[in-house]
Amino acid sequence: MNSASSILERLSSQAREHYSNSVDPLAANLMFNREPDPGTRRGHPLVLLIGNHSSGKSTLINYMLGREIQNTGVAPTDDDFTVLSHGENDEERDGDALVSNPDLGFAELRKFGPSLVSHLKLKVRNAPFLKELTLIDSPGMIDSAQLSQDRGYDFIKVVRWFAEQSDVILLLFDPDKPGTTGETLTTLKDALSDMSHKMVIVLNKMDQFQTLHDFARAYGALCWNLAKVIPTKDVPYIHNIYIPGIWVQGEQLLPMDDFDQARDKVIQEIKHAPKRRIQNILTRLYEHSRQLLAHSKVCNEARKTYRQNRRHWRLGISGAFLAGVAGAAAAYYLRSEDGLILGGSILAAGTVVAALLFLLGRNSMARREKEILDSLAGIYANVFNRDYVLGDQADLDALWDRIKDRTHAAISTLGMSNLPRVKPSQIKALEHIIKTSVPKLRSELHQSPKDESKESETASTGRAF
Ligand SMILES: Nc1nc2c(ncn2[C@@H]2O[C@H](COP(=O)(O)OP(=O)(O)O)[C@@H](O)[C@H]2O)c(=O)[nH]1
Ligand SMILES: [Mg+2]
Repeated sequence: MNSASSILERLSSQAREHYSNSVDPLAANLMFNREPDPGTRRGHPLVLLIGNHSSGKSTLINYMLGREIQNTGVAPTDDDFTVLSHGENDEERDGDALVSNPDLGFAELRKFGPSLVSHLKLKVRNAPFLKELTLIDSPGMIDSAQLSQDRGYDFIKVVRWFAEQSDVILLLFDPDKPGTTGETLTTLKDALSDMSHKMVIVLNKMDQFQTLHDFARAYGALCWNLAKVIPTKDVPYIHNIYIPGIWVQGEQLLPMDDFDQARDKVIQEIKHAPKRRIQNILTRLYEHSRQLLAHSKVCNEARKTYRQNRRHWRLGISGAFLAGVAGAAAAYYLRSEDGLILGGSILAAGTVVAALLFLLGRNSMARREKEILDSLAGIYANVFNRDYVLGDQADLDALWDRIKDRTHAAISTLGMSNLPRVKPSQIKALEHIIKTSVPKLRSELHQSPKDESKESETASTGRAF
């Protein structure tokens, strides 16, 4: 293992420790589970290529590997997901073999059904490019309103699965179809919307533009469409490239040197998949800790409000009952007949009032529980009142959007009276991960060898939570 990969291994094992020491136990208590993480996956870093059919995915793979491995062509002939990995001898295996071998890390794909498995392929090749990473070629998205179910499996869910596992997602477009309608848009929105931090967006076939006007139109359309489906603060960065080959013909209008450099940069981004893996793990740790912290604070506040109400109710019951007992005791003390009758009546009245309070209170506590559940958004806004004044409001709103369904489900499943209290030390541990540990690991990653790329940073490291 070279020093770069040993640093990466050390950083990822530190991230795993944070999960197992402070994050996962609390998340399990509060029913706030995290999604599968590429860091828990064994095997090589993964690079997923996705895009319209005929956008040049397979051509780019062949170019990078320096061999004709994937079929290419204008017609949408290849409708398989192909896993390309390294091995001494060339070998081809079908989907069954791919999902049957747990060491390969694709066994979970079986859950999408036999139709998908029959559209999976493993190609082992002795190509140096594949030594550090595994590539996944995908069937093109069809730019029409056609339903994904037509394929016999849920295309969107499958893409999401691959995207979650991947460390770099290469999203390819070509001038003909800059991501306009149908499956492309749905896939971007439903399968890739929260994956922008690992996405590399490429507009291919630059050689095909006849006029600058054509280029500006296609580029603008792509930006416009991406902005609608990928929620980022900035305009998404688009790499404009072409892939050299006999298909590139005629006099070129645009400066091809620039596109050569852009292609080299895209290939560098792909080669940085191992480093991206750690970056993604750190981003996930940061994001999940932030979400869990917000979830914990909302749970604590809901629990406190509920318990305050319950205390008033219980005090009322105990008060009425104690008043009855006190009255009875006073009468007993006086020992007069009238006193006994009066005492008995007071005790009876106290007990009746206590019982009534109990019954009414029980209903109203159930109502109160529902009211609190319905007002979680307000509780969140109150808890983060200070951050709303001082911080980034859109970011806080987005955080609530991401957790609200899970927070609601967790509280209603656990029940307000069974919600565990999150201790200040647990809150502190999460804050420490967010404010100190992740930034420290990030800076170690930047200082590690072979850091030539300007990797995209999506998660800020300085936020208060
Ligand atoms: N002019 C031009 N054609 C390209 C370029 N890249 C790929 N092609 C062609 O586009 C067609 C589709 O490519 P392919 O790799 O099969 O697309 P896929 O469906 O995304 O895998 C093929 O005929 C390629 O030769 C490029 O940069 N310029
Ligand atoms: Mg292809």
